[in-house]
Amino acid sequence: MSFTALLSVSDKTGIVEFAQSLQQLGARLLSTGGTAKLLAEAGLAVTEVAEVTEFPEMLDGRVKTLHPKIHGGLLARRDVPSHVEALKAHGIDTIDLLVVNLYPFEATVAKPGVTLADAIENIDIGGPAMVRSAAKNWKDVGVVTDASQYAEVLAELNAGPLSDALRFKLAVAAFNRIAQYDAAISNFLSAVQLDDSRASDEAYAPTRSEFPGQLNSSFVKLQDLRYGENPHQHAAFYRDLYPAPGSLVTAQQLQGKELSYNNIADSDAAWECVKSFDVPACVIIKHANPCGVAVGADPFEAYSKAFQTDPTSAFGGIIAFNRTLDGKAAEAVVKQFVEVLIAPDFTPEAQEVFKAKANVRLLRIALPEGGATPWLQGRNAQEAKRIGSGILVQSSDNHVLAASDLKVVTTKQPTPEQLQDLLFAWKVAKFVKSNAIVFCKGGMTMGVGAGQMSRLDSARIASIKAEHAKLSLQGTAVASDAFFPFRDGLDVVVDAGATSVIQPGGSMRDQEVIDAANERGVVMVFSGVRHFLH
Ligand code: 93A
Repeated sequence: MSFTALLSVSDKTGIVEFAQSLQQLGARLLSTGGTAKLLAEAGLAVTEVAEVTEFPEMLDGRVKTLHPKIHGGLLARRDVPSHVEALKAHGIDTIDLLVVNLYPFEATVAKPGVTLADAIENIDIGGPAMVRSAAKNWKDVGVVTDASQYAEVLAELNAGPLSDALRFKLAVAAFNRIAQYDAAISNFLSAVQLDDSRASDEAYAPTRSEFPGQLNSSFVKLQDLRYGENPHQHAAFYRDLYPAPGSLVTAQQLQGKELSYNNIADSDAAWECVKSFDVPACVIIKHANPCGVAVGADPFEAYSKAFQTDPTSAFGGIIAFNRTLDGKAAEAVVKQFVEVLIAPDFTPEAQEVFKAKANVRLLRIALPEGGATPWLQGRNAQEAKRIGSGILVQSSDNHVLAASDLKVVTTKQPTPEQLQDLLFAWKVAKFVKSNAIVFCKGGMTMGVGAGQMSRLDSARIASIKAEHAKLSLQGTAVASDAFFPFRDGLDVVVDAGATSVIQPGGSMRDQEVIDAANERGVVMVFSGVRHFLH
C-alpha cells in the first residue's frame, strides 16, 4: 500500500510510534517544523511541508501549511477527472491521511494569569483549515485529530485502506473538535473587554460575573428515546463532546430494558449523590429525590439502611452504589422492585442474581480516581435549564462542606456523633429538591421532606414519612437546605424529635431562631451555604 500522510501535531503523545507504523505500512510522511524534527530524530524519513510548498514556514509559524499544494492535495476528489487533471497541471500530490491536533488554546487559557497575547498566539489557523479540508473530503481522506484514534486507524490500515465507515466517523469527530475549539476561543474572547487594562499584555482571567462568556453547545447524540417525561413527548439523549470521567453518560448497560427519559434523569441524581460519599453508600431515588440514603460497612448494610427510610417509596426506585455490588447486597436488592441499578462494578454472583430479572437495567460506571471530593470539584460543567425561548446557565453546585466550616450558634455544642450526622444530613440535603428537610441518624436518612412550597410542610412531611416507616426521630440531626425564616420551622423539627440542626443561617430573624434553639435545648450549626435545588 502506498499513500501520503501529513502529520502536524502540537500534542506529540504517541506520534513517533504512530508515524513508524505508518511508514512500515508504506506511507510517505510529510510534516511541519516541530513534528518533522521529532520524527527525523527518531530515524524516520520525513519530508518537510516547506519542501513541498517551496515556501519557508513564515511569520513565526503563522503560515506553514496554508498553501494550495497542501489544500489541493487534501480537497481534490479522486473520482472527478477535472480535479485529477488540475492536480497534475499544478504538480500537486494527493494527501490521503491527515494527522493534526491543534495549538493548545484551551490549556493555555486555563492557566492562571494567561495574557490575551498568549491566548491569541495559541489560536490555530492552519491546523483547523487542514482538518476541515480533509473532513470535507472524507470519501478520499482520513483525518485523525486525537491521539486516542491512532490505534483504531492502525488496526484498519493493517488490513488495507481505511473503510468508508471509519473515514466518515473520523470526519464527524473532526468537525466536532473544530466546533469545540472555536467555542472555546469564542467563550474566552467574549469575556475580554478591550478597554480593560488587562487586555493587552497583562494577565487576563475572566471573573465570575462574566460567566459564561458564551454557551458551549457541543453535544453528541447518544440515542433517541422512546418518549420524554410523558409518552406524548419526543425525546433524545445527548452527551457532552468531552464527558467528565465517571459521569452517567459514560455508563455501560450490562442488562435490562432500554433506559427511559425518567430513568436517565433519576439515575443521574442517584449517581451524583452516591459519588459524593467516600465510604460505602447507597442512594435510592424516586422522582429525582432521594427516598433513602445511607452509609455502611458494605453495600449490603448501606442498602438495608437506605431501604428502611421509606420502603413504600423505594418501590420501583433507582438505586446507586459507590462500591462493587456483591452477591449478598444483590440478594437483598432483588427482593424489591427496582428499575435501574448503578454501581462501579457487579461481581459475577451479583450479575447471576439479576439474570432472572431480565428487565432490571444494570449500569456499570467506572468511578474517577481521587476520592469523593475531587469528583465533585471536577464537576465544573455548566448546568442549563430551558425556559420559554431562553436558557438559564450556571456552574454546578459543587460546594463541599468541611467540619471546620461549621459555626455552632447555640450554647449547646454538638457531640462527635451529632457532628457526623449533621454533615451526613447536609450532604444528602443538597440532592433533595427544595424546600428540603432531611432527618438523619447513624449514617442513614430517617425522614425526607422534598419539593414543598413551604419549608414547614417539608418538615411535617419528613416526620410523617418517618412515622409511616416506623422510625423514631428522637435524637436525630436535621438539615434544612435554606435558612428558617421564622422559628416555627425549627419548632416543627424539634417537636418531631430532632436534637441538632444544620442550616445555612443568614435570615433577618437568625437571632429569633437561635434563641428558639437555645430555649428548646438543641444544637444548631450554620453552614453558611445554601443548597437550593429545583
Ligand atoms: O500557525 S498556524 O495557524 N498556521 C499554519 O499554517 C499551520 N499549519 C499547521 N498553525 C499551523 N499548524 C499547527 O502547527 C498544527 O495544527 C499543529 O498544532 C502545529 C504543529 O506544529 P509543529 O509541527 O511545528 O510542532
